[in-house]
Amino acid sequence: MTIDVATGIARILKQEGVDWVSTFPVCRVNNALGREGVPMLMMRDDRYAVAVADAFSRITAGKRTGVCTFQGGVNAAGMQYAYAGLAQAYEDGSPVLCITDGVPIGSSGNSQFDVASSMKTVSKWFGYLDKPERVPEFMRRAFTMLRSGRPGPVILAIPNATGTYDDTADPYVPVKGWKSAPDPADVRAAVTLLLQAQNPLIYAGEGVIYADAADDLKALAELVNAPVITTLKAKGALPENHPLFVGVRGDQVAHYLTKSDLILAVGSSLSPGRFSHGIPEAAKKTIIHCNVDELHINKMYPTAQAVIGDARLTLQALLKEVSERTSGAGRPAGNVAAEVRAARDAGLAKYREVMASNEKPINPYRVYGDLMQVLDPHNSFVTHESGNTRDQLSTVFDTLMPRGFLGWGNVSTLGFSLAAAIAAKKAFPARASVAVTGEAGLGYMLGNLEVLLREKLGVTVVHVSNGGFAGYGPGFWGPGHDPFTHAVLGPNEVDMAKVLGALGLHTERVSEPSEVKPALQRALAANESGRPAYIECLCCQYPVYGQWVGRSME
Ligand SMILES: Cc1ncc(C[n+]2csc(CCOP(=O)(O)OP(=O)(O)O)c2C)c(N)n1
Ligand SMILES: [Mg+2]
Repeated sequence: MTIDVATGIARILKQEGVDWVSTFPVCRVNNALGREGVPMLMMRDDRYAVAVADAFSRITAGKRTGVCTFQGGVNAAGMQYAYAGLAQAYEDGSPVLCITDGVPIGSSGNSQFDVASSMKTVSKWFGYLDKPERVPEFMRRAFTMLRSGRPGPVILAIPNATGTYDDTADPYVPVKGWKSAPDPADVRAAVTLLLQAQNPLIYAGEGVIYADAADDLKALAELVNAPVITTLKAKGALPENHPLFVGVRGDQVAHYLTKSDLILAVGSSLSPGRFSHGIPEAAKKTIIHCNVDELHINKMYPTAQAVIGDARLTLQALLKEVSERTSGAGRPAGNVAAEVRAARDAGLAKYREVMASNEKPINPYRVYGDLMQVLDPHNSFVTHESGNTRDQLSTVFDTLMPRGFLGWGNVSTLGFSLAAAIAAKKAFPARASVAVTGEAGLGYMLGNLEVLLREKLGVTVVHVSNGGFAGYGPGFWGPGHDPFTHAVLGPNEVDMAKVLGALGLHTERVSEPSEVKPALQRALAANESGRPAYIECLCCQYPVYGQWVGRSME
């Protein structure tokens, strides 16, 4: 049957199990999506259209593909604005599918902004559909890349959405996605090193979550009795009440990174410098680097042993090899778990104290502590913003399942938390979904709060309202690292709860520490009937959190 390109794409998306698409108009594929009954989540700007789809892919660990559309072509205003979202998705390795209008054939070179070269810098593949008949081929290739290997965004540019082709000539068959298993010789060599080590440490990255390998990580950690740290993006890969879990950041993590003689990195790029740990004195340690992509091997540190493959298949192979070599006994337990517990308790003591603080203005840790009390860790989603909420929550927030918490940010683009909380609600409607933000993140998300109301998305935004960019002002790193650019209108000048209440959200402004918990409970109750909520907690500026361990320059 002869169909047009846009209709072909819409039907293939349905075949691939895509049941909604985020967008900001215009994109010529949108009308076909509408006609074919694919619901569109219309965000209020193009960056959020990308970010919601990106977050959906992350939260479902790529099991469901987030798809978005935005304006492109000769008038690439939407694409230029979407670039921020694309760059973030690319930096964080998120398998999101982006569809945009392509520059029409015959119109190239008439604008200053070079679409193709710009899009190529932020995608695993930028496909320009130069012939209608190639729709099945391009979609097949896109889903192959989205579901195989190192995750990353795919962008398809459609120059002629009304062009037609015969969809029976090359009928579309959904793409499975493929994994690779590691070389058994590498597995054997890695296990030899692992069993020789005195103080091995497992460094788990987000690849563990994408590979659905949380159980395998736990099993290996238990068999070899090794402490585990996770990266920010992998937070929750090991239940954080597990006796071998050290932390994401903080003094105890620094202690174990320093003390270890062997690091078994799984599913992490080991790319310190932004929001992850470096490895101190790396040249004196043995680094086993398990990754799906050879790109990261020998990247910043000498890799003693690489194991290339899917994280789950790799962990299972390591597990089997260790088990066989030790007749199932693994490494002796020794005092490892007790030491981890003591180090964690010591590292967290100062934060736990302020999590119970009654001081006014409210200490932000009190908000996080109360949040942990009101949420069911097995049925909720929490995410942070850039700034102190990221640093503080990733230091203390106990996460008991993968994606119970979304840590994000090789670069951390302000405003992403709202997109993440929306995506979590779409992925798991029964789970409570909470974004914790400061004023900078809130500023970015304001226009998009309307989406929550229009779509009846029961999401709660918790605002740690401290009247400024707390990490930037006086009192932090001596006089503050940006003392001239940290103050904004705060709660004394603007009643944000009133502003957003007028918009239609359930809002509360909380100044009493004892009121935090009941206010959060009321917000979550409002969410249950699809009403979004905003809770403004009047907090002190308290830029205190666990540091990343710096990269050693030796
Ligand atoms: C798009 C973007 N621009 C700039 C930054 C740098 N940045 C990170 S946090 C921050 C301010 C955070 O202030 P606030 O939201 O009030 O949080 P607080 O530190 O007070 O908790 C800025 C400007 C960023 N992360 N993203
Ligand atoms: Mg602030």
